[in-house]
Amino acid sequence: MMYTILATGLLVATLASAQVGVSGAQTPQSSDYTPQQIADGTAFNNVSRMALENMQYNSDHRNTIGPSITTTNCTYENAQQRQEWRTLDPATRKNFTSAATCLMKLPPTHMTTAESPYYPGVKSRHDEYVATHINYTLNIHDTADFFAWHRMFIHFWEQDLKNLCGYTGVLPYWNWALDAAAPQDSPLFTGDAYSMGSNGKYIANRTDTWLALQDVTFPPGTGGGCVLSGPFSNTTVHLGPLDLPNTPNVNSTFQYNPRCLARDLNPYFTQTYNTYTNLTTTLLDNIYISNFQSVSQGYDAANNANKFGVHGGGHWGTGGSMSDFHSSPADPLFFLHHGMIDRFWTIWQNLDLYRRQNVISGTSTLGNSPPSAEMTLEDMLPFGFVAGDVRFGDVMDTLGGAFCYRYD
Ligand SMILES: *[C@@H]1O[C@H](CO)[C@@H](O)[C@H](O)[C@H]1NC(C)=O
Ligand SMILES: *[C@@H]1O[C@H](CO)[C@@H](O)[C@H](O)[C@H]1NC(C)=O
Ligand SMILES: *[C@@H]1O[C@H](CO)[C@@H](O)[C@H](O)[C@H]1NC(C)=O
Ligand SMILES: *[C@@H]1O[C@H](CO)[C@@H](O)[C@H](O)[C@H]1NC(C)=O
Ligand SMILES: *[C@@H]1O[C@H](CO)[C@@H](O)[C@H](O)[C@H]1NC(C)=O
Ligand SMILES: *[C@@H]1O[C@H](CO)[C@@H](O)[C@H](O)[C@H]1NC(C)=O
Ligand SMILES: *[C@@H]1O[C@H](CO)[C@@H](O)[C@H](O)[C@H]1NC(C)=O
Ligand SMILES: *[C@@H]1O[C@H](CO)[C@@H](O)[C@H](O)[C@H]1NC(C)=O
Ligand SMILES: [Cu+2]
Repeated sequence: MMYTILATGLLVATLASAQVGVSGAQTPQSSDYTPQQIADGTAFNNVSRMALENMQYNSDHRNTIGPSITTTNCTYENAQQRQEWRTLDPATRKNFTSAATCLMKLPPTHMTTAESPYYPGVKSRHDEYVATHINYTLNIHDTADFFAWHRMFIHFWEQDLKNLCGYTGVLPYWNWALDAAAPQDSPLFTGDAYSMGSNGKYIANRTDTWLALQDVTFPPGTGGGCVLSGPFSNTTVHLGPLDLPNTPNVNSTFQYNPRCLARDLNPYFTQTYNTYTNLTTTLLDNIYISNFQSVSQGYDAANNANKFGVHGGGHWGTGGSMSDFHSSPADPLFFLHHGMIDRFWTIWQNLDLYRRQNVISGTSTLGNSPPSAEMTLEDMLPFGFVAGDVRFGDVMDTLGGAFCYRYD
C-alpha cells in the first residue's frame, strides 16, 4: 500500500483538498522552474513558502471548526519558529551552544545503576542520546521511521536544552545549500565564540579514502583533526566510532573511548549532495514517500551516482565525528543537520498535505534486512535512554502531538 491515512489524516485530507479547490494550486514540479532558478535557490525558497502557506491554511481551518477535531491548541501562528543558524542573533547562538555544552556535563538521567556496566561509554546526559542512536542505528535509517524517529529525537534534545540547561531559544537548523560550495568558509564554523565551533585542525598529506559500503573513493577534506576553537573546542567524545574508515573502531558497542570532537569539512560531499539543485530535485521529483526517503538517504535505485543523498552529504560533508553512522550525534552539529532534514520532510509533507501528512512506507530494519513487518502508525518508536516510546502516528505533524513548531 502506498500510503496509510488514519482518521485524523482524513480530516487533514478534507481540509487540504478544500484548499486545492480554493487556490487551484498543484504540487510544484521541477519543470515549473528554470535550471538557474533550481541552482540558485529561487525554486527551493518558492516551494518552501508554498509549503508554509499550505500549513497555515490547514492550521487556521482545522482550529476553527471545533474542539472535537483537535487535541492541540497549537496553530501556525503560535508555533515556535525554527530558524537557520546564521539568522540567530549572537546572544541566542551563545545561549544555544552553552546549553549544548551543559548537556554534555550533566549526568545521565535515564540509565540505571544496574544498566551502567553495560554502557561504559555513557558518562553524560548527552551520551544517552549518542548511545540511543547507536543502539537503534539499524532500525532508524533506510526504514519507514527514518524521518519520524529523528524528528522526535531532535525534539527531545531541544527540550533538554531548555529544561535542563536554561536555553531560551528554539532549535536552529543548518541549510547546507548555503554552504555547499565551500563549507569550510561557512559562518557556522568560524570558530569564534558565537559559531558552532571550528573545522577540525588541518591534517596535511592524507590519501583518498575508499568506502566499501558505497564503493566510493573521496578526497580528504579541509580539516581532519580536533575542533580547536569555539564553543566545542574542549569537547570529549566518549562513544564510538563503530564504522569509520582509517580509524580504530571500538571493540564493543558502548565502549568508553574518550577522544576529541573531530571535523573535516569537505566540499567534495556538499558540492555533490547538498546543493540547491540536489535539494530541489530530491524534493520535487519524488512524489512517493518510498522514493523521497530513499533518495534523501542515498539508497537511490534510479541514480547510481547518488550514494549519499542530502542526509549522507551533510554527515560526510562535516566529516570527523559526524561521519560515524552510529555515534554521529556526539557532534552537536548533528541536531542542526537533522533540523534541516526535518525541515526538508516538513516541506515535502506540506506541499501536498492531503496525500502526505500521514503517509509512511517500509519496515523497521535497514534495507529490510533482516526482513521485518511493514510499519504502521500504531507502532511505538523506541527512545532508549532518551525518553519513553512514542506512537509513530503522533510524530507526523509538527503542529500536533508533542510538537508545536514550524520552520521559517
Ligand atoms: C512562487 O513563484 C511564482 C512565480 O514567480 C510566484 O507567482 C508565486 O507567488 C511564488 N509563490 C510563493 C509562495 O512565493
Ligand atoms: C486549549 O485552550 C483552551 C482555552 O484556553 C483550554 O481550555 C484547553 O484546555 C486547551 N487545550 C489544550 C489541549 O491545551
Ligand atoms: C540563556 O539565556 C537565558 C535568558 O537570558 C538565561 O537565563 C540562561 O541562563 C541562558 N542559558 C545559558 C545556558 O547560557
Ligand atoms: C607533506 O608532504 C610534503 C611533500 O612531500 C612535505 O614537504 C611535508 O613536510 C608534508 N607535511 C606533513 C605535515 O607531513
Ligand atoms: C578549553 O579549556 C581550556 C583549558 O581548560 C580553557 O582555557 C578554555 O577557555 C576552554 N575553552 C572553551 C571554549 O571552553
Ligand atoms: C580494539 O582492539 C584492538 C586489538 O586489541 C586494539 O588495537 C584497538 O585499539 C581497539 N580499539 C579501541 C577503539 O579501543
Ligand atoms: C548535485 O547537484 C550538482 C549541481 O549543483 C550536480 O553536479 C551533482 O551531480 C548533483 N548530485 C547528484 C547526486 O545528482
Ligand atoms: C537498546 O535496545 C534495547 C532493546 O530495545 C533496550 O532494552 C535498551 O534499553 C536500549 N538501550 C539504549 C541505550 O537505547
Ligand atoms: Cu541517524
